[in-house]
Amino acid sequence: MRQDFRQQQVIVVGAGSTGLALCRYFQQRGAGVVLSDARRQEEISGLSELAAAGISFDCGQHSTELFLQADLVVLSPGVPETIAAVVAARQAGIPVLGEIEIAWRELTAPLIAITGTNGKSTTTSVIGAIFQQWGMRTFVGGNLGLPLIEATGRDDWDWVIAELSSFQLETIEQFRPRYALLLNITEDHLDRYPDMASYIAAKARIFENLQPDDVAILNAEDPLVAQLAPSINACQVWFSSARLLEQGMGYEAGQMVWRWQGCEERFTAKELRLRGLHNVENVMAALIPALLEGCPPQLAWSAACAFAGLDHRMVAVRQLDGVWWFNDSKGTNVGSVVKSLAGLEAPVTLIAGGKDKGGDYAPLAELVLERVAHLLLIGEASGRIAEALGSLTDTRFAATLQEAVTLARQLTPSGGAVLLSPGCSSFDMFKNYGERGEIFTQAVLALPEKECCR
Ligand code: UMA
Ligand code: ADP
Repeated sequence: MRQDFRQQQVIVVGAGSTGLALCRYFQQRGAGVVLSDARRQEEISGLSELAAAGISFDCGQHSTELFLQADLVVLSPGVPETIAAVVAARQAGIPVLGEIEIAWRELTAPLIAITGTNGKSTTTSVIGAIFQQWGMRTFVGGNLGLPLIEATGRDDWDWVIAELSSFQLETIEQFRPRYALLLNITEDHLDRYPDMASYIAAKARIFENLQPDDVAILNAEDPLVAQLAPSINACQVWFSSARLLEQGMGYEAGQMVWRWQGCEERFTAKELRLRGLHNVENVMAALIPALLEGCPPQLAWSAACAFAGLDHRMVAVRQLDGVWWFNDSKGTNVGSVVKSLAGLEAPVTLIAGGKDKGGDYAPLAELVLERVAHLLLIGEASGRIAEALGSLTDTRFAATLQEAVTLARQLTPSGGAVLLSPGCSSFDMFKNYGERGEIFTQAVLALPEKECCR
């Protein structure tokens, strides 16, 4: 039901896609809105429309004085709860929530929430494709791109499918999805969290308000996920890419095997357009809500099979002089680079680096030793990556991504592969991972057909 914020003063923190959507949301529901951003007003685009709608700005700072006059403070995911104005507002008893909580309070359709360190966007998109193919009016968004608050623009959704990051889960309160998927947990975002335990605790909040008639979908092969299970107060449905399960979604000899209440369905993984065991895991998890909701298994499967994958995730850009070039710009943590490298044969030229997130690069050591002939490093994290992996293979530094592409062209022999899978976020050199992937793709497509200077 549409919420009423008349007479309320709301501070929206962060002027990215979430903050701008939140401003429109609160303004349409009668609130007085202030948009607060650490950047200066002239650095932010899209504000003139908001100004015309009567929204005011607190830019270049987060002014504690203003926050203390608010009835509600709503944070964008990229804004940590630890900034001084937010801490002061909380101490003064002013509610501090996130966009996900605000959206959830208004949405009436059942919600499927997906989190995990890796595979969220792929899984979310496959679930969306299945439900859409099944004829459901389905919203697909969240961390994936379209902020969840945008789902409140319509009230006739049959299903809402939301990818959630740990950042977004930090600021929920009553948020209660019907299905909560946790795909995996490996190191990430240690520039935001003091330690791994805090990152895991944020992810685990997806289960916080579940009731026994809700469903938690869990990866049986992930020890950190399994450790959370005893505290989850919901029906637990497991998936495993390593073995058959008595109940749930198992895997045997290239087939996903769904066993539930005495029935069995088998799906042959090689029919998928998505490649790699990690994508098998994503599809297994994605099928479960649809199967439990009574979607005909073959319909769900054909939608999953037709899904061609998302941009910037192991996209084969081009084959040139016998070398395949892959864009995996969304490989923004070590766990995802491991999966991408594992899918390629030696010799690989790996382009990595970017904004360091404080994690450990050592889990890559074995694969680097085995498959990476040349490691080309870019961005702020170059030094730390070189320290961890530089002694294992030929390691070089490039000032720009374009320079790394030129170097890769010179170094990679026919039969090899060049992989951009940075293991880091992009914000030191690019607007986001999408821009990084586009620049890589353009540079690769611009390489001349015949190598003349080898
Ligand atoms: N800002 C402040 N004060 C601060 C920090 C940031 O004012 O202390 C301001 C910045 O100046 C900027 C704004 O906050 O103007 C940016 O807010 P934001 O980072 O929340 O960006 P949005 O555009 O709203 O995008 C967010 C998600 N971004 C992050 O979580 C960092 C997007 O996920 C998401 O798609 C979008 O909401 C819609 O839900 C991106 C992401 O990188 C893809 N996510 C991380 C990941 O996938 O690893 C979690
Ligand atoms: P996310 O939204 O969680 O970042 P994506 O679906 O966008 O996940 O995939 C990003 C990268 O993570 C992919 O390029 C791939 O390398 C890796 N990846 C995808 N699924 C998995 C998985 N289930 N387990 C581990 N790594 C994965």
